[in-house]
Amino acid sequence: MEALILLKPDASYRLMVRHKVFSWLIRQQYGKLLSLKWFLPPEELIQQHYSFLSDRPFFPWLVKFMTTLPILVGKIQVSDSGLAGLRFDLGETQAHIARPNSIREMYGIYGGVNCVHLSDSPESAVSEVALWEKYVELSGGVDVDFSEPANAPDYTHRLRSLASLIKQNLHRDEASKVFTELLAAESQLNNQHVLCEIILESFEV
Ligand code: IDP
Ligand code: MG
Repeated sequence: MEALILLKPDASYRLMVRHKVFSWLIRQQYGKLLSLKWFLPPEELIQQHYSFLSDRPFFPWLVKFMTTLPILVGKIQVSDSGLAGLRFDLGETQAHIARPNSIREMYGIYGGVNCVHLSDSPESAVSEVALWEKYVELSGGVDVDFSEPANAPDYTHRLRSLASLIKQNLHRDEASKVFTELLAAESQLNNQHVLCEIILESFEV
């Protein structure tokens, strides 16, 4: 089957994290990465993609998170058991409680800011690929430069501890300021502040 893979904004723009996630995608033995390209998902696509979460308090944030900036989207050719293996590598949904050494523990920041979406079952893989292909061509190969960035830092674990302070309303302004500086140092984006804002907003809900 083909499964949907998305690098969420926290993985699409943080250079070292993008490189590490891509390295995992091409090194893993479970399936074959077929494509990855930049795409700005329209709101109605994300609302349908995450419709099962529409009554959750974080849903408006989640839609904004996934529709404010172009992200990397693609497909993986994988068997049922291979998909389970990839999902195991990915780790649990919320980044701050994901299994040590999982992708989300290593590169996700906190809560739903968890770096990667991957279809979570063979059934959702089929329906997600069909849904996304109504909006974007997903057969074009890997059309992105993933070479290792020179001197790009990876501050994931400091960002997580700052996120935890912000969530607890401790040193809030100072923590948000340092969070913004570290995220900017890791990332490459003209409108940096937009990425910071959508990530910081997740700690309010
Ligand atoms: P999954 O991405 O591990 O398959 P789902 O339950 O399908 O998890 O949720 C989809 C996305 O919604 C998650 O990846 C995450 O970004 C967000 N999300 C789910 N549950 C929570 C939560 O309790 N807090 C914050 N965000 C959440
Ligand atoms: Mg899911």
